[in-house]
Amino acid sequence: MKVKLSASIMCADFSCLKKDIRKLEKGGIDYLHFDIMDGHFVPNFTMGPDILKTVRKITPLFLDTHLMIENPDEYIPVFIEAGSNLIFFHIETSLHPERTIQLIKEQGAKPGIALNPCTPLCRLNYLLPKVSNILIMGVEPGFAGQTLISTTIPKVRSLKKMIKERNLNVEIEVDGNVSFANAPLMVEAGANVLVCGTSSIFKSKIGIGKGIKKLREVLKS
Ligand code: S6P
Ligand code: MG
Repeated sequence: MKVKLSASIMCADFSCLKKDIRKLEKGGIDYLHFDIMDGHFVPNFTMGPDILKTVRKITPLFLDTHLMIENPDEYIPVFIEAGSNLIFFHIETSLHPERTIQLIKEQGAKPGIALNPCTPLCRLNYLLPKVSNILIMGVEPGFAGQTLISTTIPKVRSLKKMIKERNLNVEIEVDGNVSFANAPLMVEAGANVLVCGTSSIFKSKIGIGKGIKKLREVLKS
Protein backbone atom coordinates (compact mmCIF):
# COMPACT_ATOMS: atom_id res chain seq x y z
CA MET A 1 0.00 0.00 0.00
CA LYS A 2 1.31 3.46 -0.92
CA VAL A 3 2.52 5.49 2.05
CA LYS A 4 0.68 8.78 2.47
CA LEU A 5 2.56 11.99 3.18
CA SER A 6 0.94 14.69 5.32
CA ALA A 7 2.58 18.14 5.19
CA SER A 8 2.94 19.88 8.55
CA ILE A 9 1.55 23.33 7.78
CA MET A 10 3.10 24.91 10.88
CA CYS A 11 6.45 24.37 9.13
CA ALA A 12 5.35 26.21 5.95
CA ASP A 13 6.25 29.79 5.10
CA PHE A 14 3.27 31.82 6.34
CA SER A 15 4.31 34.85 4.32
CA CYS A 16 3.47 32.86 1.18
CA LEU A 17 1.26 30.02 2.38
CA LYS A 18 -0.73 29.77 -0.85
CA LYS A 19 2.48 29.37 -2.84
CA ASP A 20 3.66 26.60 -0.51
CA ILE A 21 0.31 24.82 -0.81
CA ARG A 22 0.56 24.90 -4.60
CA LYS A 23 4.07 23.38 -4.35
CA LEU A 24 2.73 20.66 -2.05
CA GLU A 25 -0.12 19.88 -4.48
CA LYS A 26 2.27 19.82 -7.43
CA GLY A 27 4.63 17.51 -5.52
CA GLY A 28 1.77 15.05 -4.92
CA ILE A 29 1.26 15.49 -1.18
CA ASP A 30 -1.66 13.44 0.20
CA TYR A 31 -2.76 15.32 3.33
CA LEU A 32 -2.20 18.70 4.98
CA HIS A 33 -1.52 18.40 8.75
CA PHE A 34 -2.66 21.23 11.03
CA ASP A 35 -1.07 21.42 14.47
CA ILE A 36 -3.40 23.20 16.87
CA MET A 37 -1.82 24.19 20.20
CA ASP A 38 -3.39 25.97 23.16
CA GLY A 39 -0.46 26.92 25.42
CA HIS A 40 -1.81 24.54 28.12
CA PHE A 41 -1.59 20.97 26.90
CA VAL A 42 1.63 21.97 25.15
CA PRO A 43 3.83 25.00 25.87
CA ASN A 44 3.27 26.68 22.51
CA PHE A 45 0.63 28.36 20.34
CA THR A 46 0.02 27.89 16.65
CA MET A 47 -3.08 28.19 14.49
CA GLY A 48 -6.82 28.49 14.94
CA PRO A 49 -9.82 27.53 12.81
CA ASP A 50 -9.62 30.63 10.61
CA ILE A 51 -6.42 29.42 8.94
CA LEU A 52 -8.05 26.08 8.21
CA LYS A 53 -11.08 27.84 6.77
CA THR A 54 -8.84 29.91 4.49
CA VAL A 55 -6.85 26.89 3.32
CA ARG A 56 -10.07 24.89 2.78
CA LYS A 57 -11.15 27.53 0.26
CA ILE A 58 -8.01 27.18 -1.84
CA THR A 59 -7.37 23.41 -1.93
CA PRO A 60 -9.33 20.17 -2.24
CA LEU A 61 -6.64 18.27 -0.27
CA PHE A 62 -7.54 16.10 2.73
CA LEU A 63 -7.10 18.15 5.92
CA ASP A 64 -5.79 16.29 8.95
CA THR A 65 -6.07 18.24 12.21
CA HIS A 66 -3.95 17.43 15.26
CA LEU A 67 -5.53 18.97 18.34
CA MET A 68 -2.96 19.52 21.09
CA ILE A 69 -5.49 21.23 23.32
CA GLU A 70 -7.30 20.64 26.59
CA ASN A 71 -11.08 20.16 26.48
CA PRO A 72 -11.08 18.99 22.84
CA ASP A 73 -14.87 18.41 22.82
CA GLU A 74 -15.41 22.13 23.20
CA TYR A 75 -13.59 22.97 19.95
CA ILE A 76 -14.04 19.91 17.71
CA PRO A 77 -17.21 21.26 16.00
CA VAL A 78 -15.46 24.52 15.10
CA PHE A 79 -12.52 22.74 13.48
CA ILE A 80 -14.78 20.40 11.52
CA GLU A 81 -16.90 23.31 10.35
CA ALA A 82 -13.69 25.00 9.22
CA GLY A 83 -12.96 22.06 6.92
CA SER A 84 -11.11 19.29 8.78
CA ASN A 85 -11.60 15.82 7.31
CA LEU A 86 -9.87 14.00 10.15
CA ILE A 87 -9.55 15.08 13.78
CA PHE A 88 -6.93 13.73 16.15
CA PHE A 89 -7.49 14.39 19.85
CA HIS A 90 -4.94 13.36 22.47
CA ILE A 91 -6.08 10.47 24.63
CA GLU A 92 -4.37 12.25 27.55
CA THR A 93 -6.88 15.13 27.24
CA SER A 94 -10.13 13.15 27.09
CA LEU A 95 -11.85 11.76 30.17
CA HIS A 96 -14.64 10.33 28.03
CA PRO A 97 -13.03 9.30 24.73
CA GLU A 98 -16.12 7.37 23.58
CA ARG A 99 -18.03 10.63 23.69
CA THR A 100 -15.26 12.51 21.88
CA ILE A 101 -15.16 9.92 19.07
CA GLN A 102 -18.95 10.04 18.76
CA LEU A 103 -18.87 13.82 18.55
CA ILE A 104 -16.30 13.78 15.71
CA LYS A 105 -18.38 11.22 13.78
CA GLU A 106 -21.63 13.13 14.28
CA GLN A 107 -20.01 16.28 12.97
CA GLY A 108 -18.94 14.43 9.82
CA ALA A 109 -15.19 13.88 10.18
CA LYS A 110 -13.03 10.81 10.69
CA PRO A 111 -11.97 10.22 14.30
CA GLY A 112 -8.33 9.73 15.27
CA ILE A 113 -6.47 9.35 18.55
CA ALA A 114 -3.01 10.79 19.23
CA LEU A 115 -0.65 9.29 21.81
CA ASN A 116 2.25 11.02 23.54
CA PRO A 117 5.54 9.11 23.47
CA CYS A 118 5.10 7.78 27.03
CA THR A 119 1.43 6.85 26.71
CA PRO A 120 1.08 3.07 26.43
CA LEU A 121 -0.81 1.36 23.62
CA CYS A 122 -3.13 -0.36 26.12
CA ARG A 123 -5.01 2.96 26.34
CA LEU A 124 -6.35 2.05 22.90
CA ASN A 125 -7.69 -1.38 23.83
CA TYR A 126 -11.41 -0.62 23.76
CA LEU A 127 -11.18 2.27 21.31
CA LEU A 128 -9.19 0.86 18.41
CA PRO A 129 -12.19 -0.53 16.45
CA LYS A 130 -13.93 2.85 16.68
CA VAL A 131 -11.34 5.10 15.05
CA SER A 132 -9.88 5.40 11.57
CA ASN A 133 -6.37 6.67 12.47
CA ILE A 134 -3.86 6.56 15.30
CA LEU A 135 -1.20 9.25 15.58
CA ILE A 136 1.98 8.02 17.22
CA MET A 137 4.07 10.93 18.48
CA GLY A 138 7.77 10.43 17.88
CA VAL A 139 8.59 13.52 19.95
CA GLU A 140 6.94 15.29 22.87
CA PRO A 141 4.26 17.45 21.22
CA GLY A 142 4.66 21.22 21.00
CA PHE A 143 7.53 21.99 18.64
CA ALA A 144 8.99 21.14 15.28
CA GLY A 145 12.66 20.30 14.85
CA GLN A 146 13.08 17.77 17.68
CA THR A 147 14.93 14.43 17.74
CA LEU A 148 13.06 11.13 17.46
CA ILE A 149 12.47 9.30 20.74
CA SER A 150 13.95 5.81 20.37
CA THR A 151 10.88 3.90 21.59
CA THR A 152 8.82 5.19 18.64
CA ILE A 153 9.71 2.51 16.09
CA PRO A 154 9.01 -0.49 18.41
CA LYS A 155 5.77 1.22 19.46
CA VAL A 156 4.65 1.50 15.82
CA ARG A 157 5.54 -2.16 15.31
CA SER A 158 3.46 -3.25 18.33
CA LEU A 159 0.51 -1.16 17.21
CA LYS A 160 0.68 -2.67 13.73
CA LYS A 161 0.57 -6.13 15.35
CA MET A 162 -2.48 -5.16 17.46
CA ILE A 163 -4.32 -3.87 14.38
CA LYS A 164 -3.45 -6.96 12.32
CA GLU A 165 -4.41 -9.43 15.05
CA ARG A 166 -7.78 -7.77 15.40
CA ASN A 167 -8.23 -7.54 11.65
CA LEU A 168 -8.98 -3.81 11.77
CA ASN A 169 -8.69 -1.12 9.17
CA VAL A 170 -6.86 1.61 11.08
CA GLU A 171 -4.13 3.83 9.62
CA ILE A 172 -0.97 4.44 11.63
CA GLU A 173 0.35 7.98 11.28
CA VAL A 174 3.72 8.99 12.74
CA ASP A 175 4.48 12.56 13.79
CA GLY A 176 7.88 14.01 14.68
CA ASN A 177 11.34 13.94 13.08
CA VAL A 178 10.21 12.09 9.96
CA SER A 179 13.60 12.48 8.31
CA PHE A 180 14.92 10.79 5.17
CA ALA A 181 16.73 8.34 7.46
CA ASN A 182 13.87 7.69 9.91
CA ALA A 183 10.98 7.48 7.41
CA PRO A 184 11.89 4.04 5.94
CA LEU A 185 12.24 2.59 9.47
CA MET A 186 8.81 3.96 10.42
CA VAL A 187 7.22 2.46 7.31
CA GLU A 188 8.99 -0.87 7.77
CA ALA A 189 7.52 -0.98 11.31
CA GLY A 190 4.01 -0.42 9.95
CA ALA A 191 3.34 3.31 9.45
CA ASN A 192 0.87 4.24 6.68
CA VAL A 193 1.00 8.04 6.97
CA LEU A 194 4.00 10.25 7.75
CA VAL A 195 3.83 13.84 8.99
CA CYS A 196 6.46 15.78 7.08
CA GLY A 197 8.00 18.89 8.60
CA THR A 198 11.41 20.50 8.92
CA SER A 199 13.13 17.09 8.83
CA SER A 200 12.16 16.46 5.22
CA ILE A 201 9.94 18.53 2.92
CA PHE A 202 10.35 21.87 4.70
CA LYS A 203 14.14 21.78 4.73
CA SER A 204 14.95 25.20 3.31
CA LYS A 205 18.02 24.03 1.39
CA ILE A 206 16.13 21.38 -0.59
CA GLY A 207 12.73 22.95 -1.16
CA ILE A 208 9.25 21.37 -1.04
CA GLY A 209 9.12 19.70 -4.46
CA LYS A 210 12.54 18.05 -4.19
CA GLY A 211 11.89 17.14 -0.54
CA ILE A 212 8.74 15.18 -1.47
CA LYS A 213 10.56 13.52 -4.36
CA LYS A 214 13.48 12.49 -2.15
CA LEU A 215 11.12 11.13 0.51
CA ARG A 216 9.27 9.03 -2.10
CA GLU A 217 12.62 7.76 -3.36
CA VAL A 218 13.88 6.63 0.04
CA LEU A 219 10.49 5.03 0.73
CA LYS A 220 10.30 3.49 -2.75
CA SER A 221 6.61 4.47 -2.56
C1 S6P B 1 4.80 18.71 17.00
C2 S6P B 1 3.76 18.63 15.94
C3 S6P B 1 4.28 18.13 14.63
C4 S6P B 1 5.33 18.98 14.00
C5 S6P B 1 6.21 18.10 13.19
C6 S6P B 1 7.33 18.87 12.61
O1 S6P B 1 4.21 18.83 18.22
O2 S6P B 1 2.69 17.80 16.31
O3 S6P B 1 3.26 17.88 13.71
O4 S6P B 1 4.81 19.94 13.18
O5 S6P B 1 6.70 17.16 14.05
O6 S6P B 1 8.15 18.02 11.94
P1 S6P B 1 9.72 17.96 12.19
O7 S6P B 1 10.20 17.28 10.96
O8 S6P B 1 10.21 19.34 12.34
O9 S6P B 1 9.90 17.14 13.44
MG1 MG C 1 1.35 17.17 14.61
